[in-house]
Amino acid sequence: MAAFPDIPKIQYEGPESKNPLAFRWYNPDEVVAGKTMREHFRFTVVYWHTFRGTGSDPFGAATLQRPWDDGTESVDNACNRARAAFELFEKLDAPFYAFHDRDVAPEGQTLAESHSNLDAVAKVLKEEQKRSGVGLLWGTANLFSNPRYMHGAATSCNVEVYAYAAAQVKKAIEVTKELGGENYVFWGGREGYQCLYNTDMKRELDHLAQFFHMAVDHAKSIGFTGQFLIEPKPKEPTKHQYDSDVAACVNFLRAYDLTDSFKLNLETNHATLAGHEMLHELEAAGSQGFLGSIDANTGDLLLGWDTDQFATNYYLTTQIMLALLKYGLSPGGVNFDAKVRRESFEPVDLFYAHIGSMDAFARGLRVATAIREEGALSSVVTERYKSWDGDLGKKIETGKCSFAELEKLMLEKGEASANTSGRQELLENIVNRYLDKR
Ligand code: XUL
Ligand code: CO
Repeated sequence: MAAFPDIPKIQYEGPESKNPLAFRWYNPDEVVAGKTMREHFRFTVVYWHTFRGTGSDPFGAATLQRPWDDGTESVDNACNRARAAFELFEKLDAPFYAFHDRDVAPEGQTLAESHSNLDAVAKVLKEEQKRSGVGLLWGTANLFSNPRYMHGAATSCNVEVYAYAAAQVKKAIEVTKELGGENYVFWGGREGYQCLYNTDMKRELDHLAQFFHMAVDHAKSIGFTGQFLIEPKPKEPTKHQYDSDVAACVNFLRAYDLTDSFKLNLETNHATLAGHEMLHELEAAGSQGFLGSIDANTGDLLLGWDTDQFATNYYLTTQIMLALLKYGLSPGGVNFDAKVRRESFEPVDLFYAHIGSMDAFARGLRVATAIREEGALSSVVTERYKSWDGDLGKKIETGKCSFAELEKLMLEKGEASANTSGRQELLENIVNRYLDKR
């Protein structure tokens, strides 16, 4: 039985369309900046919010109507849910999905039972992938929901909890490989601290690094070639998460000799919780060669917590696409780690949410492409750093200069040459001009 019987396959109808179940900007086969839109975005639907979200919050119970789900934690229900999920992926024309182990299959009484539940559901996922052509962008393990992880998983003070987490990740990597997953993500669910009085920070970070090294070794031993990704987030659920932002993650990877095996999965709402714009995090990762994938969502600055909303703001999506066009994304993708509001409780709201955000990203791609093709920003940046293109700049940039030489030069000159305007306001106006255009 169809889970979404009244919803057709979503088609591109163009910007003038008023059909709420059609794309206005996302035209999967249209070539923009040398690639089809499908290839640019590699849009991904997340299993946890879209198929396991209930709408409950700290103040109230579940609100979301999900008629295909019988509400039990049975393997049969998990398999039916998987079929409903693939119906949505296909109707949205989303080429990928992503999951945590415990989203797709129920946790058993023992680890062995959890493993076999996951294998049973993975069989259905594999069949559905084959039937539909939808692929797995990434898998991950949920190392935060079960109470055993109250002190963390790979940073737990309890060595057997650490071992349990390792066993869970081992299995999740194996299932991700079995399903052809192109990446594997580590979001440090409870890898952080609430209180430094009871925490050995150095020991926890050393343990986390060992955990990642063992994951890399295991992936090699089974021939999993997907990209490992760390997902930075500064707080929530812990007061301080170790993977707090791009700078912290890159420092960690360099300190523990993990740079060959890991890149980063950046999420807008995590960037803003860290006090950064998403564009900052994209630049910080991209410029250092660590941009792997993105979790596409947005927060609400007035609420200030991880609200995981669907991004619909063209200004944000334009900025993201400027960075993605500059640095590239594959084998990552644009993953909707976003949930409908608990007041948007009907199944059709899942479609409105994804369609709107896919369109917002497609509009952002079109605007960012025009900005880049006409060099509207890059020409200003090139001009701004022109003084560095001469002999002096080259000498410094290639490490062939000393303080003494620079002092000699400036003693001779007496004063540096005059500065030029940064033109920030003009550039903001120019970006708006591109946003006006179609
Ligand atoms: C949590 C978050 C996770 C990761 C996957 O804030 O973003 O859903 O994306 O574990
Ligand atoms: Co995320």
